[in-house]
Amino acid sequence: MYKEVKSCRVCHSVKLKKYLDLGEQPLVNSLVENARKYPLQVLFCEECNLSQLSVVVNPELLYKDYPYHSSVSKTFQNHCRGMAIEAKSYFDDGYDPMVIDIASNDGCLLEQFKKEGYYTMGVEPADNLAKEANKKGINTVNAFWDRETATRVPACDVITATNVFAHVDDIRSFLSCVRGKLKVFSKGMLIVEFPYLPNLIEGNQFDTIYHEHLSYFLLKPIQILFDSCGLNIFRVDKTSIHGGSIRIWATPYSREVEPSVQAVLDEEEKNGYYNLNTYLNFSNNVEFVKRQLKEKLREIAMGMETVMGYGASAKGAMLLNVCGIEKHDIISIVDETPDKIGKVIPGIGIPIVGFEHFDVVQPDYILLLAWNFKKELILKTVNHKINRGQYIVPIPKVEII
Ligand code: JHZ
Ligand code: ZN
Repeated sequence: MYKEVKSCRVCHSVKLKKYLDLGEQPLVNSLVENARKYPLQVLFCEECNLSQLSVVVNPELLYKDYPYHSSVSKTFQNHCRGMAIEAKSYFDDGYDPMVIDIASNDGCLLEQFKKEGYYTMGVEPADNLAKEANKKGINTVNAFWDRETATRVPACDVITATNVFAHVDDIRSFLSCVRGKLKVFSKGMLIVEFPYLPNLIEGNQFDTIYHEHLSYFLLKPIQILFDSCGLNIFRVDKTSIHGGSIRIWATPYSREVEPSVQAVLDEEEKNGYYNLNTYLNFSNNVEFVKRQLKEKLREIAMGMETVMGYGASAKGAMLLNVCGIEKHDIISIVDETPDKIGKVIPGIGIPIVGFEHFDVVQPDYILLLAWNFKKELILKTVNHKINRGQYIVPIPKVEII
């Protein structure tokens, strides 16, 4: 079911130091009340400074049937459109590049690339998502990205991997398969994007730590890894998506390196991210939010007021579990993903319901569990006149807005 991590995924060092222990927690997408629990601890590599989980859960268990649909968020769709436009600017006018998206989910990113004139192909391990994407006309291979899958897709100009790199155990093999598929003599590039560790630490985003996220990246270990895999990082962007992410642009060919690369490395060093001490305080912040959220919910219950959640996100499931929230604390959680409605929060059993339940319950408080889409969620409830109550934002500290 899972294996223990004995050496660093990037540099193979055994100098791994634990800095966070979140106890035993369920898999965030196992949407049943009595979900099995697994240890959840974060280790820091003293050599390359990669933060990583102490265990790797079997990916078949995590990803063969996946309820998360990236298309549900308009904000994310716009974000993908921006990426398509920026990447296209590296190619000659009139040339339509071929893009392969790894872990293409329901085709959200590729739909945007298609609009910009790219030829597209998705690779997605979840049977339900691959089927849905193909139905929408986004050609998708239903498989994990590995050597065998790489033989089944054409050579291409761009490979994108958004919110998947942190999920991969054998990242070297992942990258070597990528490298082999970028067209020879093309301006081919890999674009990888994932939540950025300094944002996690500064924003107290402990709820983004769960079994799917095996690595929590800084640029430094990424640079070490890419160098050793023959990929040159030529540009790095910070983006606000998912609470703060980083986008890495890399190519197997030589290309002028933009100043953004060194600037991010310098900033990481200056802010202490290469030092274990920076991470050791983190568990105190987690304890603080745990206490605050429990207290706030108790106070609301004492005043005979009601709370519903909005966004049965992976991080929401983890937040509720880590904070020890119980079934009776929250009436239900609204989510607009059809695959989630009718299910429950893993390990707790709070029901996941459709948007219309806001009207039925008319809660006094809405707990924003997808705080990264705060604006979009608030706007929707305001537009539907479900704003008679107040919103609870759980992190970096519990706030009522
Ligand atoms: P959201 C995801 O995690 C998935 P999650 C993944 N594990 C990953 O790595 C990270 O992102 C980075 C719902 N919603 O996107 C949809 C509405 O119902 O914050 C989602 O269930 N209506 C691969 O799950 C949830 O909220 C809306 O209008 O933590 C949001 O989940 C919107 C905007 C969202 O990611
Ligand atoms: Zn290391």
